[in-house]
Amino acid sequence: QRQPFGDELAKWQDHQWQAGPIINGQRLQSADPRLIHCPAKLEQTVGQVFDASAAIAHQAIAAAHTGFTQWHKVPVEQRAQTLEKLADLLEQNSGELIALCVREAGKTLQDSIDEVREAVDFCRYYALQGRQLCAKPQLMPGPTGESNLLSVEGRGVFACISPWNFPLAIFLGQVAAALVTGNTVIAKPAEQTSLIAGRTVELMLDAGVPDYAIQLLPGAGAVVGQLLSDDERVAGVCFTGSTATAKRINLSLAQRDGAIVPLIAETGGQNAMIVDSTALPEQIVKDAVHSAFASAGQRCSALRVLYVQDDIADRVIELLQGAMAELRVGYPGHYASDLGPVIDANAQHKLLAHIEHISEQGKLIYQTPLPKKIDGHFVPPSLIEINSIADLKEENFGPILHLVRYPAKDLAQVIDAINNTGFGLTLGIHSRNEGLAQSIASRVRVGNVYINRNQIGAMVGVQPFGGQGLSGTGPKAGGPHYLQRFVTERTVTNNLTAIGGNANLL
Ligand code: UN1
Repeated sequence: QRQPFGDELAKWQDHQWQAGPIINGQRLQSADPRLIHCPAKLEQTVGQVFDASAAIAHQAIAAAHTGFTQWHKVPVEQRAQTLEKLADLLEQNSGELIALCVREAGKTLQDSIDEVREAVDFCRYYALQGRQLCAKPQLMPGPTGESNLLSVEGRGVFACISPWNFPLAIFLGQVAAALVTGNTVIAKPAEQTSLIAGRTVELMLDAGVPDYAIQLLPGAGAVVGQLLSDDERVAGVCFTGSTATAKRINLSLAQRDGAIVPLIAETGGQNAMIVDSTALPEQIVKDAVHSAFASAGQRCSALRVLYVQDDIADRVIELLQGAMAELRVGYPGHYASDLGPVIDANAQHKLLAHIEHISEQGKLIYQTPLPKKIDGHFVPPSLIEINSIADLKEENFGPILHLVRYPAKDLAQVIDAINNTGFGLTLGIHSRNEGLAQSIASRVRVGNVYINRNQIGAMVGVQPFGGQGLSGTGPKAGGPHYLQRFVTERTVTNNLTAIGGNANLL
């Protein structure tokens, strides 16, 4: 099933892409492009990016603001059909998009294939949900002689600020949600994955998204983000990234004079898996290894702390080491690689520093060896025993699994410690005691609970995804309520009897 991508990928192996701001359909360039290097092969360039300046960001806001007066009038059916056309174009161009995910983001082939699939699913699912949400909702009949209509409309300009770890799926998920609900969009992708974003916006324009409805601002991180949060013409912000950045955006929005502006934020996690001694060790290990190390641990859903009941802990550790020894770290474009690199030098250094620091406090149990002669931002998958989730001061966004032993009598403290992190994204539970599993599930305050399986890879429309507390605002992405905060409602009551005194004449 995977093989057909072989030839298609080879075609894009040396291709050099180019991206820059897209304002009203115009592709802008500047004097000094930024070169993008593959995080798994540092000598290899993937293309070049013209970063947006503050002046260009102002142009984007003006274009999106004017564009709203037009997009606002386009019926939801047409907006939804445009997304469905885009889904078709993504599928037709999947070879190129997969190659871009591999080469620019360092994602494995399987992750890259899944990424395109998820982007397609977001387009189709939000098209469906958009039609339902924006349809004319039924109201109760009012007094005779009055008409009452409720309309569900876009808010205006939405800023969509997205991360590098799902450079296509989350980038497009946000944008698709904002567009189908009738907003115009300013997209600010992560600077590490500007090429994927640029190519995706080109496909959007090809699919028939009008050039006034989508503006792209690659690069220029914090400056542009701040500018978008401060500008009175931006009517809403959709953000996926760190908790600290979400708080900064929230603060800027709160200080606006003109309106109370919604923020939809999906942020970090300190995700645990709780394993009791009735669980099957082999299954625990398979699911823990996948949850912690797939995508090199660069998912906000990824497992960070494995709580194992003490009487099976030695056995689980032994099996974990065996499974980690089998993990193949390597070039993400090879079918055999389980893990690729982390995104950049900064991420690599932070993770290596964390491994060193936390191993002094706890105990480094095992590290999967990295292949020799590998020139990229690789971090060895690492298993480290610690005393409590409270030992971790922040989210460690990489292939690091912490393990804590607990005696059965301390389960309540384990649950308290997890809740006390303030994060609330994913929780894994492994137990063959269904009653206990359900009881744990109800006591840990998280957005997504997974029982007896891995805890990543939420599917659009199947497992709505998103957290609470420090992990985000909701509503859940890929769920039936996600679109609600992108819209505003208007009730129009019209006293028909006031005109000529006889409604029947109208
Ligand atoms: C993220 O990593 O930013 O369930 C969120 C999952 C993905 C997580 C996406 N939907 O693994």
